[in-house]
Amino acid sequence: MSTLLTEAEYEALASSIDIPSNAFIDGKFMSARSGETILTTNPATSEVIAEIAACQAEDVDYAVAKARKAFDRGVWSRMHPSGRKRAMIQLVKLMKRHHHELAVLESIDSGKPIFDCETIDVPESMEVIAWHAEAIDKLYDQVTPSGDDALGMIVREPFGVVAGVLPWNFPLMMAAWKIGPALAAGNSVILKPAETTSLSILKLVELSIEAGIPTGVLSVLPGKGSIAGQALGMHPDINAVSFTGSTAVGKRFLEYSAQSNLKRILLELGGKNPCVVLNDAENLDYVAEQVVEAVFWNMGQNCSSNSRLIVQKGIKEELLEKVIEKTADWRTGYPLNPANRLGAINSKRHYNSIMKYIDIGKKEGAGVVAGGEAITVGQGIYIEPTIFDGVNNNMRIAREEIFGPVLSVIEVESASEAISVANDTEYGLQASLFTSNLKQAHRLARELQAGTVSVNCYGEGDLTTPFGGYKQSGLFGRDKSLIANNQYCEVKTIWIDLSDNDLDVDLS
Ligand code: TAP
Repeated sequence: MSTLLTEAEYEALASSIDIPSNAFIDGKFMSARSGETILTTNPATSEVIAEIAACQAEDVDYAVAKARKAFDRGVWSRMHPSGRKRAMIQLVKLMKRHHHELAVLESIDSGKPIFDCETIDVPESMEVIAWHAEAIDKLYDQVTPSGDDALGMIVREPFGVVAGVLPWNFPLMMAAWKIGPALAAGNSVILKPAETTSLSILKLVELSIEAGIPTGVLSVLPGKGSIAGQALGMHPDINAVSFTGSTAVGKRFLEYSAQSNLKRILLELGGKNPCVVLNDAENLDYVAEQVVEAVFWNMGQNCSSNSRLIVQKGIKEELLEKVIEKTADWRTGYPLNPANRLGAINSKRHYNSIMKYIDIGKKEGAGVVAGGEAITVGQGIYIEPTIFDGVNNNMRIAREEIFGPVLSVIEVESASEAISVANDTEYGLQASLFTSNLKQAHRLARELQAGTVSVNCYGEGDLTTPFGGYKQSGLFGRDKSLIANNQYCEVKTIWIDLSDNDLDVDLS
């Protein structure tokens, strides 16, 4: 774990840090060709911290041409696997050297607590890149069982040029989840960060050149989704887009693909994830801690946030009391204070959307038993962790992804009702289940319709486990694990005739 600095030290770093603001193409920082910029503010203070290049279609064309050239020259795609591995490991070493800087950039840009940036976002981003780098020279292709007269080989080849279109909730980590496997497979990669969170990603790619990743292989195009994002989606020379974001925008990428070149589309989308707690769950103090982390971590701006607590009647009151008590331990406040566990909401627009849902919940008749209001900390935008009791699964607060610190508590009679309520959603990203009955745990884990089911904990697995969604939480996309590596490759069959054509064939 990284050593935490003091608030004053983080403040000093934030005010002295060199803030990257230009696009990064072909190994160089450059402004958008149009000269247009977007203002980026620190949501914890509402101060403008940078004017970021707002890339347009012409910047996309330029970056794709450079990425294609690098790919075709083979400077990365055909580099010896051990060379790609070395460069990516070197990138991780440089990230380690700059980890306070990366953490501060991430915090001031997104509103995330520095505690999380230092202990989760930056270290996990390094680990995922290192994990995929280490895998590069340990993956074998296959020879088919096709007999003596033919040699059948199944080989994996990088797609070519891959675009990663990213959300703002885990900027660096989502970038790492994409570039780890996509670069390991030999692709050239172009990232489009969310328009509010480009800084840590720009810092990361600056380090990539020093690490030995050749120019043109890794680029970043900051800009608006409706302009730069759409231009990437529609580009005829991009082979694949790996997208993490909302279900609505994910569907657009399928349209872009259909309207352009049938580029491969990998989608990691939203969630309305259930946390199911049954009467026989052990140690309700521990369960309450997990429930609170599952919903409020990252201010609930988390695709796997367990925003629905589906709890059996026998333990509901006792558990809810403990959840309310534990929520008070998650102090909300200025993100650069390492004692705070919750920071600011990412943008004013998103803050308004969360406050609107809190209002909807009140009007729908659910009862606020914790929070329910905005918090004043200087000029920043903060919302109290909010718990609604008496929710039924048809209410909008139980069906729509709020993506903020809002928990809906739904009481059920039985385990079977819990599972049917848990599955009654258009999403299927993650589900948590608490029970002490082993047989029931196995059976219900199978019945829950989600890409990841964690039992007796809240979790997304680790680097070795794929992460992605069922139903409208995703399509083809799985981040992490070797499955992620495979999905940045085309599969080719090579079939070689080995039969002896000189043999006389006696047809008599
Ligand atoms: P979105 O609004 O969908 O934005 C995601 C990215 O798409 C941003 O870079 C955005 O650019 C871009 N974009 C927006 N409109 C576009 C368009 N018309 N064409 C092309 N690109 C466009 O999501 P968000 O608000 O950043 O992130 C929150 C969502 O991500 C939630 O639903 C959350 O559940 C999901 N998420 C899922 C996962 C996984 S692993 N499943 C992980 C994290 C987050 P702008 O910033 O300029 O709008």
